[in-house]
Amino acid sequence: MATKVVVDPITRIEGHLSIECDVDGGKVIDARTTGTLFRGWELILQGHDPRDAQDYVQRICSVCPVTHGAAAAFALDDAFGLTGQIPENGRIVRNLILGANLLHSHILHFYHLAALDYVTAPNLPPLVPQYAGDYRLPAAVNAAAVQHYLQALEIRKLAHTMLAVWGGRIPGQRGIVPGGSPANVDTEKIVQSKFLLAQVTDFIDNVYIPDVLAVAGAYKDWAAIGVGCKNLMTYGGFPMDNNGWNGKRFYSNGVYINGQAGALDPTQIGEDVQYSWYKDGIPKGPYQSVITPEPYKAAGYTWLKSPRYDGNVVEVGPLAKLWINNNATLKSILPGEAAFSVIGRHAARAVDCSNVAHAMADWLMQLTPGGPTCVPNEVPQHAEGMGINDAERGALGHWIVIDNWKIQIYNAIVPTTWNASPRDDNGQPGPMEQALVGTPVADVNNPIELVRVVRSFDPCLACAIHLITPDRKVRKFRVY
Ligand code: NFE
Repeated sequence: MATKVVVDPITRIEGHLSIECDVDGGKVIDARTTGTLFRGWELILQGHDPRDAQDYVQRICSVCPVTHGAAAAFALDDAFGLTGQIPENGRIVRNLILGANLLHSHILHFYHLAALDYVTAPNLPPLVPQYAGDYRLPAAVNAAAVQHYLQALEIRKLAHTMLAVWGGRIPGQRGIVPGGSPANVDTEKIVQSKFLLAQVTDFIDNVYIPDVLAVAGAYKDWAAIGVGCKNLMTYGGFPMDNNGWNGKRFYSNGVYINGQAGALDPTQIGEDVQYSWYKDGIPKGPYQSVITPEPYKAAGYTWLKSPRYDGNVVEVGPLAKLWINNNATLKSILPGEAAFSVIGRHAARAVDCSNVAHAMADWLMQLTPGGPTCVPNEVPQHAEGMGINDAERGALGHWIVIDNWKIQIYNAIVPTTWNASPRDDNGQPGPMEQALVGTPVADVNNPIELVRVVRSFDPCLACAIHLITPDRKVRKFRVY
């Protein structure tokens, strides 16, 4: 008979994800993911001035406020008819701000949210508590990795300092607005950024990548665990021209379904709610979806909706982005289909981090000191807009409907909503639920294997569900 294993919460920070797995014969045979907080930001935004959006949505999450702000600004660019008008400096400054947060976020994930599932640490805060496990790194490599955990805190600070050079502050940066960026471009900022970026890049190439390769070498079997649905989607990232979501990007957008690469068609995106704590019968399309919470719905088991692409379950994230962009480094580290795995997700994130760091050095040199960064704009009486771009954890889209100069409908479909989604209207489990099935569990009382699979996705439930009401009971727990 199967044993039910519940890990709640399974995320180290980033909101509260709970999983429930049926384990039989030492393996997971079924899994369910539950987002335990209600998301309400879209309802709060209704009736607001549309220009509030890029500020408000940054409060969705303090790990990726920048990408939410950017998705809102891209949606407002679209709604305000500004596509094609963003000055080059504005486009580049936006990319630098997005890039700086990506560097911070990937380093955060590997060292501070995931590494202690592979690296055994001294019995000292903040390194404990830790799961008992098959920690396999050679002693010297393990000891160095513990040092790198601490060094990574400093490096993240440098990445955020670089972000603040252009965005004024973080979290809640002010450097990405509809029409471009309000930041002035001058040589002092460029030089300061180059100095900071060089230190961050050195850490990525000489510490982060080697540490990920050491983990990949010691945990080879994990390149065949947590495989998942093998359908992927990316919105791409970092606009290289002025043509909106379908223009040239540093990473192209696209899909990979049933082994076939294809072009992205955003009209194929829809959301199901049969197993979510929302009233049934809402329209599936992102421009129409307005939720009504139904916390006691019998079929429901999560606050996350179930986004699907043309009815397909798709995984999003750095693995999807690099795979669809045919990244040679990822494919050389993990040949064949080994990238569809726990190790594949960590490796893709590290390669992504290095790619973006090196590209940022070029982008800094493409700025024109003193040049324009923003175009003036006005709120239209009626309009719709879509802003899609990969956030650190994958495909992030914001959709806005403006009526009488105010927000009528707002909808954010975020990476973790895709990855940690529940079953859809056709009963298909979400990507993380599928990745958990087949995972070996040596000890149901110490399910470190489940933790490794889930954390490889870098789930962020703050992004996926956003809000808790103060009168709701909050449980006290200890995460390790
Ligand atoms: Ni809260 Fe986020 C990212 C977004 S993940 S971290 O990256 O969007 O769902």
